[in-house]
Amino acid sequence: SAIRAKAFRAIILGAPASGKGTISSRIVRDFKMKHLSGGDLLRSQISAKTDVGLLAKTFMDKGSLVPDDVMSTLIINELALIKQHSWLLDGFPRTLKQAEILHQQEHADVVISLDVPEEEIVQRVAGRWTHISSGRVYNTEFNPPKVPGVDDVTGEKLIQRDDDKPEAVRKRLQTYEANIKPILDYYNHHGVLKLFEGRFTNEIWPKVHEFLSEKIPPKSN
Ligand code: G5P
Ligand code: MG
Repeated sequence: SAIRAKAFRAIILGAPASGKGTISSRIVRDFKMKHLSGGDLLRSQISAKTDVGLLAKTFMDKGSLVPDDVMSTLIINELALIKQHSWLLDGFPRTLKQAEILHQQEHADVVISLDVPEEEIVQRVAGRWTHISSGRVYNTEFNPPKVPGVDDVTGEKLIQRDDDKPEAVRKRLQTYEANIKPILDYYNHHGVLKLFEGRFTNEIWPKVHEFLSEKIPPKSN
């Protein structure tokens, strides 16, 4: 069968707020994979006030990409720590250069690309609340926390991201549109690209689940 025992490498790509984080959390709930989000990694560097974090913040707050060399080093180092596991890389690569750097180290088995209409995205961001240390996301309409402004698991405060302000969101969408085509062409050429279209996560998720079930065994519990 197509089910494999070796470590499995998946990438999930999509515009800002297309649901990468939400779908990733469902994937790691149902499949034995480690989730690595480039954005979450940067936000934890910012919280810890590392040099990389301080540098990254100046780009992120404007809705611009963190430079390829900084970002790639960060991701490659993190992936080295989970080498023996199956993993799911969320929001990396964001440029063709990053895709090429990654390819020197690791070959993706599948690249899941989320295609969600832009007007839906703009609406979502306004209602997003984030728990910074875990990366858990909520939405005041779609999946509200049990207590407004408070993380369900830790009871800690939720925040609205600085780059979720309308101007930064517009910039993030433009940056995505300007960079995504060559990345998708690259993975399509390697025969690993799979597109998922839909307006809502609940519409896309069953298709992603079915697709992955044919590639890796679901968790038994
Ligand atoms: P991030 O952190 O990767 P983005 O902009 O790519 O940021 P983001 O915003 O994290 O992506 P997402 O993970 O795709 O979005 O989406 P999500 O958080 O799951 O869902 C968004 C919201 O919609 C949530 O509130 C969720 O609850 C809600 N939602 C989900 N599904 C539905 C639905 O069906 N209906 C409704 N109504 N709501 C729903 O990157 C941030 C910055 O870091 C830097 C860049 O500066 C970037 O801008 N960065 C990089 N820089 C260079 N290279 C890289 N590789 C970089 N990676 C990050
Ligand atoms: Mg995310």
